[in-house]
Amino acid sequence: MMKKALALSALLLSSSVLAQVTVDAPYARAVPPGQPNSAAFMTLVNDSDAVSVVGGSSSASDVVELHTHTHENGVMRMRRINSIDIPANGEAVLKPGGLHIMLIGLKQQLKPEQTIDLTLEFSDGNRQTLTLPVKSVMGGMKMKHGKGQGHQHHHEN
Ligand SMILES: [Cu+2]
Repeated sequence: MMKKALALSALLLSSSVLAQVTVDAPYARAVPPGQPNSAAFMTLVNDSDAVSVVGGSSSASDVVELHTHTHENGVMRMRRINSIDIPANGEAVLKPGGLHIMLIGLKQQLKPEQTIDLTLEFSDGNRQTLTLPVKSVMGGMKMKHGKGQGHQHHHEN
């Protein structure tokens, strides 16, 4: 009787420590030839206790780093960070101009319609390997419209 109860609680415990992170709408930014770096964006949704992304790897680049943007004297700079925290039952939004996963030393040009792999490492030891579509992202902060609209690409999925 006692043993059964113990076995059951061990089972419940082991399932509750599994990271419950769902990755929503991940993508990597398309870059022109010769561009050495790119970035990946996504929303990380956490259905459980707080957890962090602490690292990553991809076959598309030599190095994967976690980055954020900070404003320094009106200039926006990227900064490497050690972890991206996902609050308990919350989410972390990675988007252009904010948190992102930097792909450094691209091994190939990233073109729209391609996919790349990205493995995320979490603070609880879990890993998740994702397949990311490559998408054109309108240049960073500037969302300019107007003259010269002749060169636009749309990649709706
Ligand atoms: Cu960066």
